[in-house]
Amino acid sequence: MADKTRIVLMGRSAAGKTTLCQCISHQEVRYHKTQTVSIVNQNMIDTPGEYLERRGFRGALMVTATDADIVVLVQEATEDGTMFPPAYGTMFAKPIVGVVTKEDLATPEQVEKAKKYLRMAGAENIFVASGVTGKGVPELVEFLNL
Ligand SMILES: Nc1nc2c(ncn2[C@@H]2O[C@H](COP(=O)(O)OP(=O)(O)O)[C@@H](O)[C@H]2O)c(=O)[nH]1
Ligand SMILES: [Mg+2]
Repeated sequence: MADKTRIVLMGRSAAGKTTLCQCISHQEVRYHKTQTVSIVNQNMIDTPGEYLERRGFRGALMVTATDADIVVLVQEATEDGTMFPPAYGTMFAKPIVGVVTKEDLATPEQVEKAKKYLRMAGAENIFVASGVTGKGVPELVEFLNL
């Protein structure tokens, strides 16, 4: 366990962070709103969307990220716009991976737009996934060495 990569997931509320964590860890997917930081499967730090959405909480994400090896920015394909400011991820000074979620609900154009937002936010590697169908998740797990 100790040599597993530890990731921290960041993204707006309902972006699909918790569903993705549960899909990765094969936990039962059931809806609950994440109110606080939670550790899933000992190596995934799931954060509440409020930490990104509310200005006063952004320092909390910074502190949370210190425990992680890799920052995972989660962008839902169906969102019109993004919560990530340009170069947002670079302030963590860690490798940044982008994940486009809700691939199953999106058009190819929406997926491309979400990828663009993640690239602008500083993601070096981008994966397209669905936490519901599981598409793209094995590739992500392999890349992250989870
Ligand atoms: N169709 C679909 N729905 C998803 C996906 N990921 C999350 N959802 C749904 O989106 C809502 C918010 O997901 P959740 O994981 O709680 O988002 P979080 O706030 O980022 O943790 C829930 O109703 C999920 O079932 C996905 O890949 N595909
Ligand atoms: Mg959540």
